[in-house]
Amino acid sequence: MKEQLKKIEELAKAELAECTEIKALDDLRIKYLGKKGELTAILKQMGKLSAEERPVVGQLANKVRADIEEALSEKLTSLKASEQAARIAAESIDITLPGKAQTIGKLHPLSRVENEIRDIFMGMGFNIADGPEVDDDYHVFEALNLPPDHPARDTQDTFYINDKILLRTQTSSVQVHVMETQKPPIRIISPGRVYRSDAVDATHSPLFHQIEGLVVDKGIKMSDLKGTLEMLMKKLYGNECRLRFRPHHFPFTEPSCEVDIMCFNCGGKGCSMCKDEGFIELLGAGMVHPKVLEGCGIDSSVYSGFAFGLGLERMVMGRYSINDLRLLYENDVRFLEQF
Ligand code: 2NL
Repeated sequence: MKEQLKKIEELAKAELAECTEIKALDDLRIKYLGKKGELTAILKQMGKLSAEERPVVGQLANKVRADIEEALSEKLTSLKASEQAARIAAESIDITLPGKAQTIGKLHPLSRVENEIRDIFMGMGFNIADGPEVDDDYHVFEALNLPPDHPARDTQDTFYINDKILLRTQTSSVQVHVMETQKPPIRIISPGRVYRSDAVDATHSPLFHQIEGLVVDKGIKMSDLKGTLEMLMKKLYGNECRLRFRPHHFPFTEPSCEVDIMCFNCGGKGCSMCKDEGFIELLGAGMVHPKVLEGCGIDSSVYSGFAFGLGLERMVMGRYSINDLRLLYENDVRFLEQF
C-alpha cells in the first residue's frame, strides 16, 4: 500500500508537470484527491491493514495528500502568473504610435453669421419669429401691398404650388403673421430660407437666406431704424464702419431706403471690391407702410413701425471675402474648413 501511495504521488506530480492550463488543474485535483479519486480509493482499503500498519500508512497518506495539494497550489500560482504575463503581452499598447486625429465639425459660415446677428438683436430686446416656408399669396404678397402686377409675383420668378400657395420669397410673411396675432409693441427678427425661381450663378440661387426685422410701437421713427442698423453693423463689422442711407422704393415701406456700408477694402475711395462705388449695398429698409399696418389690424394713427430685410449670403460673402455664392452650398469641406 505504501508503494501504491508513492506511485500515486509520482504520477500526480508527473501529470502536474505536464499541465499547462488552469482548467485542467481541477480535473487533476478530482482525479487524485476527489471523493472518487485514487487516494480515497486506497484509504478505503485501510481496514484491511493490521493495527500496527494503519497509523504508518495513514500518516503517509496524509503526507501524500498534503504534498499533492501543495504541488497543485504551486502549479496554480505559476500558471496564473504566466497567463497574466501572456495577457499583458497581448494587450500592451505602443504609446509612441501617433494618435488618430479627431475631426470635429463646426458651424457653416451661414449659420455662424446668422447666430451672430440673432445674438445682436436679442441683446437689443428682439424676439425671434419663425413661420412657414410654404405660405399663401396673401401673406407673401397681398398683405405687403405688393400689387398684382408686381414683378415679384410673376410665375417666372416665384415657385407656385398652385394659384394661391407658394414658397415664400421673403420672410416678411412671418412678420405679417406676427402682426395679425400680436399687439404692439412688436420687436422681432425673422431669419429663414426663402425661394426665388432664379438660375444659379455667382450671385443667385433659387434658395437663399434672409433676415427681416420689424419694430412696431407708438412713436417709432426713421431715427430708430438708423440707430438699430448702425448698432447691428458696428457689432458685426467694428466701430469704424460707416453706413449710407439712400432713398429707394418698396411697396411695403414708406419712406424706403437702401443701406450701404463704406467699402472695407478702400475706405470709400473706390476699388474693384466695391466696383468703384466706395460703398457696398447691404440691405433694404423703411417705415412700414400704413396700408400694411392697417391690413394686419394695427391702427396706423396710433402706431408706426420700421422694417428691414437683409440677405444673409451677401453678409457672409462680404464678411469673408467670398466671391461666389455657390461655394456656400457645395459643402466642400476644404472650402468650409477655412472659416
Ligand atoms: C429688400 C429688403 C425689405 C422689408 C423688407 C417689411 C416687412 C413688413 C412690413 C414692411 Cl411685415 N416691410 N420688410 C422692408 C423693407 C425692405 O427687404 O431689398 N426687399 C426687396
